[in-house]
Amino acid sequence: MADEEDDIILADLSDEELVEQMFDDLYDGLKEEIEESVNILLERGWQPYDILTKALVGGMTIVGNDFRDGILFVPEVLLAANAMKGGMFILKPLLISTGAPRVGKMVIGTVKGDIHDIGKNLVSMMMEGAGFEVVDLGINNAVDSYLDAIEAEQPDILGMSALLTTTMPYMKVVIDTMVEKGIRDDYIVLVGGAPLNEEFGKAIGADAYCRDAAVAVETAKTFVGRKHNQLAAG
Ligand code: B1M
Repeated sequence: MADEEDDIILADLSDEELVEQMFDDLYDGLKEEIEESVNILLERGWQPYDILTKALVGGMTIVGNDFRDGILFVPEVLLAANAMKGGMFILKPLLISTGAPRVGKMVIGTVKGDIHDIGKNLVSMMMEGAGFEVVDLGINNAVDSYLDAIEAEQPDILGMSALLTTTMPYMKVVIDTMVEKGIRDDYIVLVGGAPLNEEFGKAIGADAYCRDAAVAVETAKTFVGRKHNQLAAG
């Protein structure tokens, strides 16, 4: 796909062709091309929210699916996410000013004692790509760090990541503390990391274990949709 890139003048493409081209450019991690295309669509009068959902999120969905299916790997996904962030950076202030609806909000961090952050960063980027607002607490988070953040940010979702068998039990410490404080059911708790599995997620009282970033996005959408439906039903 990248070979043909030199011949294409983005501004000459129709809207439909340009969006298709953006899917390809996201897939190939071409940040400058994505930024140019976003600006072209804005100049043509597209709403920021439509550019986000139809072009950027649409393109990242293809990337996420191929990542889940083992067709794309971490370096390519990081490049795609970086290109996506380039487009998001242009749209972010416009989206805030036009009051476009967000899909939901997540606070996420790697647990205490653990400094692995590549997977967490990928999850954050894919969640942002899917329209979620993400507050990233970084690595080595103790209970208080999570609790302070959820109190201050009031997210829909608390996400925790652990890559070590020695640090994954700390997720239960966080969830148990939430139970003690009577706030466990106020949040959707999603957990992930290579040594975890579904049984572990259930055993510690999380709402779901997410195998990878694409599953995290799908799971988050499902749970947030369910929560909003429950609220609407009163
Ligand atoms: Co470390 N390390 N490491 N390491 N390291 C592992 C995890 C290990 C399996 C390697 C091995 O021995 N085979 C092993 C753990 C063994 C165990 O616990 N059973 C290990 C060890 C032992 C260690 C040290 C103890 C080594 C030492 O110092 N003796 C040390 C511990 C440091 C600490 O944390 N206290 C250590 C250090 C490091 C580095 C700093 C060198 C580096 C981390 C760099 C960084 O993250 N910035 C590192 C790395 C890179 C790895 C491996 C090689 C790769 C991890 C990774 O980034 N994978 C890893 C071996 C492996 O996993 N095969 C290993 C790519 C990433 C995209 O996948 O993180 O699984 P992953 O994330 C996925 C999913 O799991 C999921 O989505 C992501 C994207 O699809 N996911 C979530 C993750 N978090 C989620 C949260 C969610 C949802 C989904 O919330 C909603």
